[in-house]
Amino acid sequence: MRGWEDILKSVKSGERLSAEDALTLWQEAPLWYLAEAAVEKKRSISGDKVFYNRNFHLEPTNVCLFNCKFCSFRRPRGSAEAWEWSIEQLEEQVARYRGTGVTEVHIVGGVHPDHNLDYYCDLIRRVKQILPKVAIKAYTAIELSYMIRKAELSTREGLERLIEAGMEAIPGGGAEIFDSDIRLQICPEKGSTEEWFEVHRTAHELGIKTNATMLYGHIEGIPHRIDHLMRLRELQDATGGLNAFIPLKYRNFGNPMSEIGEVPLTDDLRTLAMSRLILDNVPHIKAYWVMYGKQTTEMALKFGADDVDGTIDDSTKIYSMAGAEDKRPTMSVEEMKQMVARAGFVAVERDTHYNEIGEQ
Ligand code: V47
Repeated sequence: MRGWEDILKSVKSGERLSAEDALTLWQEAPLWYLAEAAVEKKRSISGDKVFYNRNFHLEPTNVCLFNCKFCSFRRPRGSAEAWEWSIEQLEEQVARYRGTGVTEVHIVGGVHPDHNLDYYCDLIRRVKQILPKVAIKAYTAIELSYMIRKAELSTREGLERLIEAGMEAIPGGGAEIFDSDIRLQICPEKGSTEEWFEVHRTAHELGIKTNATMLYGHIEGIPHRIDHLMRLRELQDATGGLNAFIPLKYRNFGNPMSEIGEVPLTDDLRTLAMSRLILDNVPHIKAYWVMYGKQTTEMALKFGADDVDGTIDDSTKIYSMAGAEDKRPTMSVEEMKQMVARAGFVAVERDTHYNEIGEQ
């Protein structure tokens, strides 16, 4: 077995990490050495740049068929805290962004028992009618798999309908942890790992770029995280369709797994750096500021992340309900630029497809 110094040297010279070496590096290498290697890798891909976009989220409902144990967002139907916005209410929410310069709408919500593929396609069309220039990044693989199965279509046929309606990209949610034993314990009812991959692989075949997430810091071990990352690396080798990887730290407020607590900051930073090093074929590593909070996000930029997501404008509830510091998450473009500059990089506005947008 090689020592971490040897492994780090070979990673820095461009060698791909095996699962075994990744475990040694993850467990034994000093954090600062990992940071240095991860930033070196980040710089070889995106130089001095750190990307952000102007976006908002639409969360049509928090009613969900599945009862995932880590989720603080879901409410049973009929609960005082459940919401099911009508299409008209959602249109109103979207109309507020006319003339604001947003370039992306991220649509995600619970898997509502009454919603079907027509509803989801209609929602996309209505958003496009109001904001014709914004890109729609919509629905997790779990929502997609459910709506497409309900419509009795193949994954390809279902995705084709959504693409025709205006879907341009797919977010990374629903991946959680791919290991089936862990998945069974934290989200036994949820769509499977195979479904997640089927949706993403098919989307890539259809020319749609997607993101991938990993929910870490609960009952999984480091080997499960490495297995998760290796599966994504394999998918990317086959299709090249992943735009960004987003490690999501388990936040423990208000859900059935609360007693687990949260992992320390050093674990977040190590996970970011190791993700950058293992996923040598994925262009972007996103430090989702809403989940980490602004301070950790600034640090994350020194551990290989090159994207911080977007302005958000207080439009997502998933993380404020799970205990994130920012109860009304929003970040101005000026704040983005300052945060990125403090970390020693240059903030660059991007669109959903990572085309750079010049100063406006
Ligand atoms: O899949 C739910 C996670 C995800 C908790 O693709 C939790 O650009 C931590 O995927 N603690 C949805 N995480 C959000 C998501 C996402 C977010 C931002 C950008 C993108 C992108 C995707 O949120 C779920 C789940 O893994 N989640 N509850 C919790 N208590």
